[in-house]
Amino acid sequence: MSRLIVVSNRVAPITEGKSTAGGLVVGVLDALRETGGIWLGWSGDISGEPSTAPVTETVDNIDFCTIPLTQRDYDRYYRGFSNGVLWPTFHYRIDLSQYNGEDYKGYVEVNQRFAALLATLAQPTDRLWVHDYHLIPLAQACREQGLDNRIGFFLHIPFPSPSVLRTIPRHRELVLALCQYDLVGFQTQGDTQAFVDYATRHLDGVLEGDILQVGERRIRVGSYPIGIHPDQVKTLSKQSARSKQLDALKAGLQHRKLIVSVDRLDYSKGLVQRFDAFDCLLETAPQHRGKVTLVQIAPPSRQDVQGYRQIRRQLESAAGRINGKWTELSWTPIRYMNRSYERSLLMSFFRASQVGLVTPMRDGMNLVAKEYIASQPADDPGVLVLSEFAGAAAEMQDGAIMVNPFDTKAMADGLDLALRMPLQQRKKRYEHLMEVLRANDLSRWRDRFLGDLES
Ligand code: GDG
Repeated sequence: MSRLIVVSNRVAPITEGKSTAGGLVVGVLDALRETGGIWLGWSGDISGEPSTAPVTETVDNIDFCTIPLTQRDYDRYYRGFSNGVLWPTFHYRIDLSQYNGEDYKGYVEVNQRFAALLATLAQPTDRLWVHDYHLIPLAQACREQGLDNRIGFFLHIPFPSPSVLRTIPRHRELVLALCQYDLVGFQTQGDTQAFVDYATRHLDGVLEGDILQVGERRIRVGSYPIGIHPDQVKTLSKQSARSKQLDALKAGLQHRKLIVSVDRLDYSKGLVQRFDAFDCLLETAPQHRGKVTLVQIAPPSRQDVQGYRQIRRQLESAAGRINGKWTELSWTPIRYMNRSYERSLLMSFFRASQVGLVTPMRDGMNLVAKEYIASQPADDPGVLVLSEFAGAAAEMQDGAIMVNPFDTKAMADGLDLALRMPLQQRKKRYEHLMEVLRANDLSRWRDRFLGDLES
């Protein structure tokens, strides 16, 4: 099998620690460990001068190649266009999108720099696997460098409907750039359909089976829902069973029921709406007052982008307001932790809880939903309450309690149902979901994508 080169904005921290908080990192590192190869991306450092000489560190069978970015790159490519336009728009928050032509220019330039680097690293037979919205123009830039390799692209976040995508002034260029890949993969059928809709409506594209023809280009498109390794997650969830932190959490609960949520602090994750739903539960179902605690773990993320500072303030204010209203001398309803925890500890929190509350307003997949189920004890599993706007809903809707995060009362009712669910029903739902997770695990995601890229 030919060598694999993975390219993503950030490369995994070489030693795994509590900063490994991104879904992409968790997925890709596992995949690359099994095949070996090169992982190329930004080091996370800011340098004075643009650099095309990567620093390479080899760990086991992976070469981690990284370059720094300049402050100007960071402002335009990363903070400006990727996280100030693409992220909000692809998550349907066009109200937060802040387009600026200079940022777009910077975005394309950084992609060109990565392509120049790839031209020095790649052998003609290497397969390139490019990840996520930061790198949409990379294949085009590689073709301009004369690279003829197979190049696949996987989008970890949702692909918006054409009318939303068209709010980005350079939408046509972006989609034409995607057409320079050989394979473009999405998380769900819905995302794939949105891409095909754009191509057929605005670029005269024609779809035959899974091949999309746009002008001279013939590209393969499809959905490749990312999974987890359920058995590894289960093992992890038991590892911290005797940790001091878990003991401290349980001691604080004093046998109350536990609802757990874990998300990067991002406006797409529906955190404020979730707090409001918990407030509504306490309001409308008084039997839960004093009997249940919501633990929200939300590691900070992208704090230099304006929308993120705002969501942090809103969340702090919602937590303060709701706790102020309900807290008793021996009970604090919401425990909001604006920090990250070690992975096995997180999984042990999932295992110790009765409900996993995963309610993004939009999400490509949401790995937390899958990790929550995999962490549960088979003889007394907790219940997943899941937003219908998470990519994970497509696979998990029959076992989770599905809710619309725009409907506060419906979320509160979903929570109530979950908290009251009898053991037999919980087991049935859990067993079904575990089958789903095993049938479409992380290895299958990788094998299907790379198999289709190869063929
Ligand atoms: C993107 C897409 C898609 C969270 N807090 C801590 C921590 N985490 C871990 C979780 C999970 C991962 O980070 C988050 O993954 P998600 O899928 O929920 O979300 P994004 O970061 O937005 O990821 C998403 C994903 O890519 C994969 O394709 O599913 O839709 O947006 O694994 O457990 N890990 C540790 N400490 C924390 O405090 N160690």
